[in-house]
Formats: sequence, C-alpha cells, structure tokens
Amino acid sequence: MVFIGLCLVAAIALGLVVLKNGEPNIPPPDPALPGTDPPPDQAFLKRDKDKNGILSLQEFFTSTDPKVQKTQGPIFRRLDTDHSDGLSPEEFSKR
Ligand SMILES: [Ca+2]
Repeated sequence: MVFIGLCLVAAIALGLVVLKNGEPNIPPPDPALPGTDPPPDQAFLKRDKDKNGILSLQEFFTSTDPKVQKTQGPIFRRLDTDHSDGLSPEEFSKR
C-alpha cells in the first residue's frame, strides 16, 4: 500500500499525472492557431455590404450624417490596428 502511494507521489512529481479538480489539465486551444477564430458577429455581417469579410470605412459608418461619421472615423482608425483601411472581424470585435 505504501509502495502504491509512493508511486503515485512520484508520478505526480514527474508530471505524469496532472489533475486539477479531478479533470485532466488540458490547456485551452491556442487562439493564434488558424481555424480557431470566432465567427464574425451579427453587427459585422450586417455592415459588410459587399460580403468580402472586411469592413471599409463606408461600411463601418452607421449613418450618412457627416456629424456622426466625424465621430466614427477616429474609432475606425483606432480599431484598424494593421492600418489596412479595412476592419477584419477580429479588429471589429475589439470595439
Ligand atoms: Ca466589406
């Protein structure tokens, strides 16, 4: 019995048995891996008029009112972190 206990302690110490709350400790998927991006949200899909998967500045605007567009332009440029003049779903999700 003592031998089994010592083997279990040794296995845990060697990282052979990793338990957390009774569950195997499996790390979450790496969000940087391709194919693991979340799908675009509904607001993105609604604005992406040409369905190319990128929001242009004109698509980003929620109004044709120049006063509204004047406030939304800086937001668009702040979200466009790669300066591509278009927002990816990921960039748009940071709003
Ligand atoms: Ca688009």
